[in-house]
Amino acid sequence: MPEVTAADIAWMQEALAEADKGIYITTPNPSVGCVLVKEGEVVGRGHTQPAGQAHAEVMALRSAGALSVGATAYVTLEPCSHFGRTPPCADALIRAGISRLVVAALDPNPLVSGQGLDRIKAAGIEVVTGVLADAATYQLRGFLSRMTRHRPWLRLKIAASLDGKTALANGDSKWITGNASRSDVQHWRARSCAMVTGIGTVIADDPQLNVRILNGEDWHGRQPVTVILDTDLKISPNAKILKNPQVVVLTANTAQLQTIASDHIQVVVLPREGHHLSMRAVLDFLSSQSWNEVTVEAGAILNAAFLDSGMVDEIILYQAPKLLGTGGREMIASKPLQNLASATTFVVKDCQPVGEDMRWILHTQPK
Ligand code: AOF
Ligand code: ZN
Repeated sequence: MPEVTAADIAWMQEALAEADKGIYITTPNPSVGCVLVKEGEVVGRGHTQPAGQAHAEVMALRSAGALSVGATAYVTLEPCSHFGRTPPCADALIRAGISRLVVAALDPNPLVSGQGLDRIKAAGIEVVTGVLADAATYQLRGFLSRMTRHRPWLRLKIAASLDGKTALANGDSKWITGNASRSDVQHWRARSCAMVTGIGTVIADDPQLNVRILNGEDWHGRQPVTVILDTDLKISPNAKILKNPQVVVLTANTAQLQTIASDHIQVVVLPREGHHLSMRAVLDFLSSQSWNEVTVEAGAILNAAFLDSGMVDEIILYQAPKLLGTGGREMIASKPLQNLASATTFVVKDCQPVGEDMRWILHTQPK
């Protein structure tokens, strides 16, 4: 067994930090990081570019030039072995003369899936895998979900008060959480392939659900696709959300599709189940797109419907230290329970202050 050293772990940490730089731009490709190290020094680094452009390894090899000969390559995902939109990274690493490859996670893409490593081993290069695999798997959770579960990683974002309310009884909700939380939300939107909401939220709040300011700067990059669940097609043609660059309206009403038709608005008709859209059909639609991470910012009913569907992987809850009082809007309209044993329980992945609020990252139990 090839040995893993403390230095390997530290360099892989650097590769993960490199991958972090691409999380807003690479989708549907995973954001991968690569660091090339020779005699204890970084000689090249890179991260995945937007789809169709260079992968992480190619960026790192370009920055290293001739110094890549004899270097160790630290890569957060198994190098690809296929001709996709770009040629195989495995071949580029071999040609560049690296002497050792350290990988965090394997690539489950059937076009790669072990073949990248096989190619590199066949060239006589030492290969070590599984270094910081858990961290890489978490960082790549959207892409890995799409590849292995054939559905996106689904996140609910909720902003609520200490007593779990998202608005006063009279509907006032601007603003419960502080500035710091609201700018933190932009980060989750920016890394999402799509943002989902319901017609109730569109009518109540007229939100945009787009990315405006990221890390303190105006954002001019990729916007997530906006998805609106609007069973009866009640949306006003003047709703701000319809101005987003790519909008999908999911509806069961076929009568008035033309009222919002436009080049950037796609209307998809799905079956109805009672008063709402069939959640199965909604989930199938979300899974049919090449989306890695999808974030839901909606009201209590839709939040509960997504949770009941069993597809929610993560809840990001911003909680303000305020009481909004009885009668306020609930954050999740889940069904009443008969006993505590049947309560839905989450795993606390992280909990930290964001400005004056608290941000919880909760994961659903593995199913
Ligand atoms: C790597 N390094 O940085 C990334 C990889 O269509 P292409 O050519 O861009 O290939 C996309 C596939 O390559 C993607 O589905 C995934 O399997 C892998 N991504 N591989 O060696 C990278 N982003
Ligand atoms: Zn590649």
